[in-house]
Amino acid sequence: MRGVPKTTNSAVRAWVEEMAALCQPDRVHWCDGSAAEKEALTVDAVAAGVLVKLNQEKLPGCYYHRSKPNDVARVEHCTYICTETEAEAGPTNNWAPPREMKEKLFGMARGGMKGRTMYVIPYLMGPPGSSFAKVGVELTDSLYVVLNMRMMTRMGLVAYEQLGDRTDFNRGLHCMLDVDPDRRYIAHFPRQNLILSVGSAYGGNVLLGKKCLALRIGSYLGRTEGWMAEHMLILGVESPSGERTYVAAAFPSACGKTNFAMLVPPARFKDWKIWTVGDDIAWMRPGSDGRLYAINPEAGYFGVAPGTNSQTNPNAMRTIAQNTIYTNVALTPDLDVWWEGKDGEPPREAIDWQGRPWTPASKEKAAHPNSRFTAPMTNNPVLAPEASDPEGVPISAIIFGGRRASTLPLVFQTFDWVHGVFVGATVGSEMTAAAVGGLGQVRRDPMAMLPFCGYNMGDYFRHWLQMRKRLKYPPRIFHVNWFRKDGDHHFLWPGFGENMRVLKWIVDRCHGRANAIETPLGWVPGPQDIDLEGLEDFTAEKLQKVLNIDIEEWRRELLMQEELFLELYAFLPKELIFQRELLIARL
Ligand code: GTP
Ligand code: SPV
Ligand code: MN
Repeated sequence: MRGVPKTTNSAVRAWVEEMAALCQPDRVHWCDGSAAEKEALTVDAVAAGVLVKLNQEKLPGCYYHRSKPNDVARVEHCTYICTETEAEAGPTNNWAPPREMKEKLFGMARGGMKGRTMYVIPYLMGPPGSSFAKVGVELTDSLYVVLNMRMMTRMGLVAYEQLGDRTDFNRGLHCMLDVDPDRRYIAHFPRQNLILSVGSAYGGNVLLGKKCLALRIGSYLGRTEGWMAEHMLILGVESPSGERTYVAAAFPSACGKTNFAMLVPPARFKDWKIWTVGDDIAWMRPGSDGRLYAINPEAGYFGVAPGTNSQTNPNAMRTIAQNTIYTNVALTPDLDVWWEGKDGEPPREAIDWQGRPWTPASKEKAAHPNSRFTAPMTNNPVLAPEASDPEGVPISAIIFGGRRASTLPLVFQTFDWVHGVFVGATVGSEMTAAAVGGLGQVRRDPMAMLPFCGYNMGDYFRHWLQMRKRLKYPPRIFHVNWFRKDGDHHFLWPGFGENMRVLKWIVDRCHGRANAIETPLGWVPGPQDIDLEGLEDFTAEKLQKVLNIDIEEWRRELLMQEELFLELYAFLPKELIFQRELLIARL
């Protein structure tokens, strides 16, 4: 049964027809994105064991999902950029010739949906009517994907409306197959605007609008079309006088974007307000007034559960109190959810993320470290109304950051755009559970885009440098590190809401009203320039420690940066090589 197409767009119909003939599903379901459809598909998902209905008194509209234990994070080693030449993909991406990879993956997909339903998911990335917005059509045999895409994107007929009879939509095919890590591929064909994903059913591997379209294909399109697709949150800072300043920040996966985007200022800043525009992805381009404008192409949050509680991120806790899908957290006997770092005592007993009995005495974690929640952005009590503005918001500051136990000070401002691009390009961060492998190791993650740049990283840096020429008012560029530790492995900086103190300095720097001291790294706040009032137990001495620049540590850092420069050497813009020499000279 091929179902009744929900669009007259013949290119969409032909693509669905072609893929249905290949995958041979028993049924084709054309999604319309309606509430009735969501309800019906949720019932199906519960019946199929894909979702567990949670305690509706405690968590209205919430469901629980457990993925296969071998399928709990992004898989960078199985992720490919399939460009005509290997140089186009560059040394930091896995590459395969497009024809070869298509043959292989279409081969794997052949008959892969027998006995199953193929869902046709039309989706819009970006506000309806926005000239930034892009349309995708994802074909999948996963109900979990459908229900997640419905929250993460503007899914349904609105996408067909935006598309009209154009043919330039992103084609995405997702087949779970037998969810075998040895037969798992996430392949991108930027030239064809095509994504093929097989053998996984988890998060960034399969919600194709997110990392695959909005970042990998998006970054490629951005370079050809003159805009930027970045792994950045977007937030608005509202001052007591009502002035709004917008900031975009790139931190690597599981390094604090969602938390920063939903920040609740501490009592000292009670008349300040933070508004979330986006928590993971920014599409940015020059506006006619010479400023850089950004939209959030997404419509929901796929956020890290562990560590989320009413102290660290109260707005997230409110966001996920209803109409949320929880993935790979622990399940309690009363059908509530739990994870490490949630409020209150651990439950006396629970079922862990692998479906096994768990008690507080268990050695293993109850929730997977990369367990996640999916919630619509409209649940967020501090959602910026501008999140639906087709024009986006003007960005005053870009912040880079990493998870670094040493070396990187709490904050510094770069000297100018080119220096800022160098600092972004050399971001290092400890690897997290968001991707399989390498946990805790420091690696270079340029602009937090290492796993997401859909073309040669050297050309990506060049694109960043080029963008400056098109901006009359380029954003100021900063670097932050919330994760510096003392000798006892304790975080030096309290983080979370207290990050407002750093954000305030950044905003004031943008408006030319805060002081700074020049250092070899850039401009750093002096001892009086970060407002510490009301921050108990945090002495001036601690501030000095967290802001410290240790020349010995920086010698080692330079050597670590060198690794990336050597890997990319043939492709690096000379401006960045010069920036490195300047830094060495200053140190
Ligand atoms: P992705 O969704 O993977 O792109 O991650 P993200 O950058 O949105 O990270 P998120 O905000 O979900 O934070 C990841 C982890 O870092 C969570 O466990 C947070 O509790 C923790 N975290 C976030 N901000 C801070 C902070 O300021 N200090 C400390 N110590 N931990 C933080
Ligand atoms: C990330 O890993 O950066 C995420 C989660 O935001 S995923 O959607 O799985 O990529
Ligand atoms: Mn992310």
